[in-house]
Amino acid sequence: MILYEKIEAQLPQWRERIRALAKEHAEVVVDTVTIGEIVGGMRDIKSLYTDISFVDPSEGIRFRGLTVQEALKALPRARGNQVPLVGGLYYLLMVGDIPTREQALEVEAEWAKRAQIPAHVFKVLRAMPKDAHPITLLSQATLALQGESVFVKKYHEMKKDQYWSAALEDALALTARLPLLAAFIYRLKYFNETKVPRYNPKLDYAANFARMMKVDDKKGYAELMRLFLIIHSDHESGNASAHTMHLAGSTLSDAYLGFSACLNTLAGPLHGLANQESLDWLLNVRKKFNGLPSRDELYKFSWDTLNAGHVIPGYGHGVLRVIDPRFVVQLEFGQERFPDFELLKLVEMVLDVVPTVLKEQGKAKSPAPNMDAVSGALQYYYGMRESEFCPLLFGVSRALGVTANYVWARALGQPIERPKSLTTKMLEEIAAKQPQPA
Ligand code: CMX
Repeated sequence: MILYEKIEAQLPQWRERIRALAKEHAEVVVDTVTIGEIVGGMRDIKSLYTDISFVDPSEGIRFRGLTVQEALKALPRARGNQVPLVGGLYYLLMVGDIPTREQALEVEAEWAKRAQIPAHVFKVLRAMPKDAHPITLLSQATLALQGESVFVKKYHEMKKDQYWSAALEDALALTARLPLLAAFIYRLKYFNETKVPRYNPKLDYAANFARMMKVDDKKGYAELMRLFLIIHSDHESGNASAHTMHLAGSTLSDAYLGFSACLNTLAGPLHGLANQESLDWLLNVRKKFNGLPSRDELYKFSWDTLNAGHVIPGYGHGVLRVIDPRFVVQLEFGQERFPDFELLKLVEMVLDVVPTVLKEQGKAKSPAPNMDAVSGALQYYYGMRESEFCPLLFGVSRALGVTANYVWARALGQPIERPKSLTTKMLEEIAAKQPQPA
């Protein structure tokens, strides 16, 4: 299988690099840790490594060294499409090189082989309360799939250096099933339907998803989903959802358990729920002003949000200090295809007003938009109008990045994580020993 062969060929070299770091350079100091970083949510503490992606605060994400724009340009696409194949992105994340179109299609074919869901998973979903959040349902369905884990079945037969191959099988099977699960949840929750079309091996991953969802694919929803799935896939290892899967995997918990934990972390309003909150915020503006507001009205609405003690969703970032390139490519996607769409016009107005408001407030380190400030509006255009489904879509995409990291973490034998905690008194004592500023 293509990913297996390509990863296996690289392993001796990678393992040697990690061995040398662990044995020959173990005492080298990378950075110091401040009390501000410890009490500030471990922000910026350099304590993880991954080669799959890297976020530069002044530039944004690089997937295996490629910026979002470079990746979108370089990755292969199916005939007639403008946006690349998701299978090519998965190859890039897993292998580290840009695939040919044939290699990307081989990954797509591996997904098609594995895209079936055992009947009990649908039963579990049908038994869940009607008002359960879509991301809760996806997390639940992922847990219900855990009995399928090849890693669990083979655990006692494998040596440590073989873990990654079982992890890869689970990663492929899990990611293959997510479009089916997501579309089933959509149909069940919003249309009371209990069936989902079968995965069609002649179509790519995103086209399958578009066909399974009940939205207007004639307008090009599959193209939007290719873009959405690619750009949300990975954002280095320290973000909350990726780190959660990494942590779970470090205990040798399998990919299903780890991804469910990842989704549960993504579900918070400061993280993956922000695309839901952002779409709701835009819809509230539109409702309140019966269409597009004036600039002054939007300015006041934004201040009212802040004065009520809320954040403005889709703005600010834990690491980025510039406009998120994932925002830019989504905005351009909309501007090229439906420039007159009212919600998109509102997104543009918000881009003009909210950074000014946040700068005036003076709290957010970055007043610029992140990807969540526009993604819901694009979904809305194609008929995916249920804002609470947006975080689930983020989850389907994030699976690509976190499973690639999970496979490589096992391949490199990354150990169980165990950072050290101190007591408040200990921190106070450390602070008291430092010279006080004049
Ligand atoms: N609206 C209002 N206030 C904001 C803000 C925003 N969009 N972004 C940051 N701030 C505030 C913070 O709440 C914080 O206030 P306090 O000092 O009162 O606690 C202050 O500015 C400093 O925050 P920061 O260091 O700039 O940002 P953090 O690293 O603490 O948090 C983030 C980053 C994303 C959680 C924050 O910017 C935010 O809440 N944004 C809105 C929600 C959002 O869009 N989240 C999605 C981010 C993308 C993702 O990870 O999925």
